[in-house]
Amino acid sequence: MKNITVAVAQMGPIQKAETREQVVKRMIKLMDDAKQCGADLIVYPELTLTTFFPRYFMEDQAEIDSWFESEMPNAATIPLFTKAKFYGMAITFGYAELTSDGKHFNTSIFVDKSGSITGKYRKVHLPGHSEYDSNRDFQHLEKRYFQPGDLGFPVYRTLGGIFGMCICNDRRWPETYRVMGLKGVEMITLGYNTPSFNSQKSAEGSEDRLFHNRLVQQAGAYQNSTWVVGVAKAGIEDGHPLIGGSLIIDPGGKIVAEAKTEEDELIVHTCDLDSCIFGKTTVFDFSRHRRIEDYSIITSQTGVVVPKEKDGS
Ligand code: ING
Repeated sequence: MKNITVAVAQMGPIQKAETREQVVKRMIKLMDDAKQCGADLIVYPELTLTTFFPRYFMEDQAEIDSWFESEMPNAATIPLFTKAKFYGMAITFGYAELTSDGKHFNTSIFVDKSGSITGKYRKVHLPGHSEYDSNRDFQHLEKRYFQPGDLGFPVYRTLGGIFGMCICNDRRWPETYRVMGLKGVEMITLGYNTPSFNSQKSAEGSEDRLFHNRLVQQAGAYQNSTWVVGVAKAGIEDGHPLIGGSLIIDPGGKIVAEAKTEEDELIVHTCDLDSCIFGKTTVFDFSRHRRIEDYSIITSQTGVVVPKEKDGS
């Protein structure tokens, strides 16, 4: 048994006017509750420190950069790092990262129980668009404000296991899980900010989005025999609804814990990392079953190429 008690710290809405300091106070309240539950690790959402600012069209770079962190930890987040270290609790959370050489990433870090940053991930799959789109009910400008991650999908040894991270839209792409699965990942933690409705006037509503949220994470967990922990920033941010549905999924693809609200909510579950072993040594024993000679198109071709029409047809 390699038991890790995981606390999912779903965050309710963060309004545009809310300060990082106010958000960190909410995060620490959840951490206090997690400590009461004996948590070894607490998982916070994507872009945890601010509202989901890619919904706003901005042109002034100083305004854009005001949503980013150029240091981590920094004045606003040091109380979080300090409390976690005092509790001997590992933490992971997402934020907008501005690097010293001026690059902008949608980033998540993993901080181990000693308080050192043991893992960093920069979001690879950026959804949305880069220019103002008047055909949308609201904007989703991640391609405008972030560049694709440059770290790949790393995994790292911590808490006695093999952990990895991804962020939000990454969870919709099977390649995300498989790359980490090929590195032996036992727990993937991810945060998300998912609008409850489709901005492109499709009929897709919050129930569809919650269905897809479960579907992709359950598939990723099962097909790579890994735990998956998905954590929402939820609720209505300045009139813009985001889904909740934070959850913990076991290596067999079963949901073992799920949030019920769209507010700050803690769900806790003790996960045995050794429950990954069965799937990794039978159905998904990759070395025995995969046929990579038939998969090359997955990395050599980006988009769809359909077969030619038959001559004369
Ligand atoms: N948000 C959304 C997500 O992937 C989205 C964007 C929603 C894409 C629904 C496709 C369908 O959950 C972020 N931040 O990636």
